[in-house]
Amino acid sequence: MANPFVRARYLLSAHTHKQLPPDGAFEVAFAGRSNAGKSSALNALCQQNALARVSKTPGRTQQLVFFDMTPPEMAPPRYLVDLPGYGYAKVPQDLQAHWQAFIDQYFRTREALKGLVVVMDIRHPLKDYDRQMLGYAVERGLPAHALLTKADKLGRGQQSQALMAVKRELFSAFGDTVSVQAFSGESKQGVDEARAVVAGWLGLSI
Ligand SMILES: Nc1nc2c(ncn2[C@@H]2O[C@H](COP(=O)(O)OP(=O)(O)OP(=O)(O)O)[C@@H](O)[C@H]2O)c(=O)[nH]1
Ligand SMILES: [Mg+2]
Repeated sequence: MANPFVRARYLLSAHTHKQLPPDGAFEVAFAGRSNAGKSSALNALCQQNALARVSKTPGRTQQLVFFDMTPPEMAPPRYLVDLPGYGYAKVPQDLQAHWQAFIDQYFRTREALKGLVVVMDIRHPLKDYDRQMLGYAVERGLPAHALLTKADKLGRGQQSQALMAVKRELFSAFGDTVSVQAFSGESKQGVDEARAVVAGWLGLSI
């Protein structure tokens, strides 16, 4: 079967629960602080420069954005979901509260959700909200994968140090339910490893 990621296409953006596609698909969500590199990671996985919108301005992705990567004649649909970034102070408070409630509900109730990727800047990993998101997934019994991105900003030695430190912390907090890797949307380091994890959760072969 051809690599299913390259077939990913924009499906829809949901600002409220009603706008979500019907539950019952297989979905993997990408969460992370604002500006962490979620949209860039999705583009790298899908080998497309302009699939998800990348921006120098934090807070660019303001809805749940669905990308469809369902192989032909396969059901149910397979989706990748770009979540709004958290932790960006300049977003108006009522809007921030709205997203928070929306994402909380999505996480608690969405049957389609098969796994969570938490995207973190390798230089600033495991902030409070990152831990909270990982905690949500683990509580629900969902697998989670920490993507330590912007690895191109560090030398090899610093990368492996950062990776080891995060591995240790994740293991003491969550046992071996959360996996972790270094990644770069810029240099494409770690793309194959991340694809394998996501494809596995979606029941797709690559
Ligand atoms: N050097 C480097 N820069 C990156 C990498 N990934 C993302 N960036 C840059 O980081 C900034 C934010 O990237 P986005 O992918 O838009 O981040 P996001 O997490 O989707 O941001 P929001 O949608 O605002 O939450 C952009 O300027 C990207 O070019 C990476 O792997 N390496
Ligand atoms: Mg984004």
